[in-house]
Amino acid sequence: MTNSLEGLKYMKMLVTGGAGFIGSNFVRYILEKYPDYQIINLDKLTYAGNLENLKEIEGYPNYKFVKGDILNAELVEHIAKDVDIIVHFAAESHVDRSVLDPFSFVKTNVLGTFVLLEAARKLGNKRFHHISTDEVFGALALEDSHKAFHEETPYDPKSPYSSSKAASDHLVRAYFHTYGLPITISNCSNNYGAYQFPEKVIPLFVTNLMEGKKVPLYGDGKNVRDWIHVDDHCAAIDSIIHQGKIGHTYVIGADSEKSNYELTMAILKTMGMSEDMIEFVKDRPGHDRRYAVRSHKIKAELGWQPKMDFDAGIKKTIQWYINNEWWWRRVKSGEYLEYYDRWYNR
Ligand code: NAD
Ligand code: TDX
Repeated sequence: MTNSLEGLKYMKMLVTGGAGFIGSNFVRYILEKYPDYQIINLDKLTYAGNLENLKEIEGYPNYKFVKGDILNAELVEHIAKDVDIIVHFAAESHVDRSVLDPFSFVKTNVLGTFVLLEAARKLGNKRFHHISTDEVFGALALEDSHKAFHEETPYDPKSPYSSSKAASDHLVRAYFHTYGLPITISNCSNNYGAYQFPEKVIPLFVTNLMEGKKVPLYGDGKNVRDWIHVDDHCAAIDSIIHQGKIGHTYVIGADSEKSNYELTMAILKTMGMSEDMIEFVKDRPGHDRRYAVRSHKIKAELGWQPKMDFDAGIKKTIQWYINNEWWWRRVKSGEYLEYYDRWYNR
């Protein structure tokens, strides 16, 4: 099946979850690169959704925000009627929260994806791009440093979050095989950058340090994550939407593995602080030891390459949080503080 969007000069997209971290960076990226494209952003505005992430594009005539739940089939069908593609970011995305409240992950990530797929099918098989995670592949051992996830790695999710994402990936593939829905899937590694909610490790640690608080490192600090700057993830999705092969999966990463201890030391060094600011705390239950991805396929087939080197990216990101204290102070309050209390008293 060919990618019907290849070579299109104009596109109308339905972006779900466009008020979250990656979604808002993606909406900004697309409207800057393709000023003629139209975007409808459907977002429920959960604790993680924030219209301040998109303040500068609010008045654009080719951008429309719709507040709503992806589980609302009637609404989804109505707004997806004349789009060329659905780009699906909306999800419950924080692993720790999935330990406390798994049901909301099943609802949004599994049932929500199902509702969108049904709408895409009923509306004449709309093009569908599904944003997923490398966490669906499970965990690698620290000793197996030569191993990494790739497109053929069997699924082996371990947390309620990653299981719900794995289930949604399977549904998306089933719609391709069963109904011929023109889908693509991307499984990306850990993102960082501007507008990331400060429950995730990098913005949590940077903002804690700005508040004079210590940083809570889980377990022995040796768990490894493979970091990619959010702009590189957006560029990868752009290339898949425009040139990806229908029915295919693309794994995305920037070959930047760091243990959480190394990551923390890089943040502390950039912020001119000492190791004394680390507090080792109780581990996350079922904490995946290591993630690493090899994105040979997207590089070879679509010519995508990550551009942001980790040292430059982390400095840029820290500077963003320093310059945008108003943004994170507003989100690091209310519901967030209640959640944090529940997490630490679990
Ligand atoms: P996020 O939590 O920052 O944003 C999620 C957005 O989805 C929010 O704006 C929220 O309001 C919206 N949303 C949640 N439930 C909804 C519902 N039922 N209906 C409509 N909108 C809803 O998440 P993120 O970090 O930007 O992640 C976006 C996507 O990328 C997710 O699918 C996630 O699994 C995937 N992903 C994230 C990473 C990462 O490192 N953050 C890595 C790989 C893949
Ligand atoms: O306070 C903390 N202390 C700590 O040591 C937090 C919040 C995290 N950590 C560790 C746990 C992980 O090993 O840091 C690492 C990164 O944690 P998170 O930022 O919570 O990300 P992770 O669990 O790896 O999942 C992220 O990447 C893949 C995103 O949240 C997912 O949405 C994405 O799919």
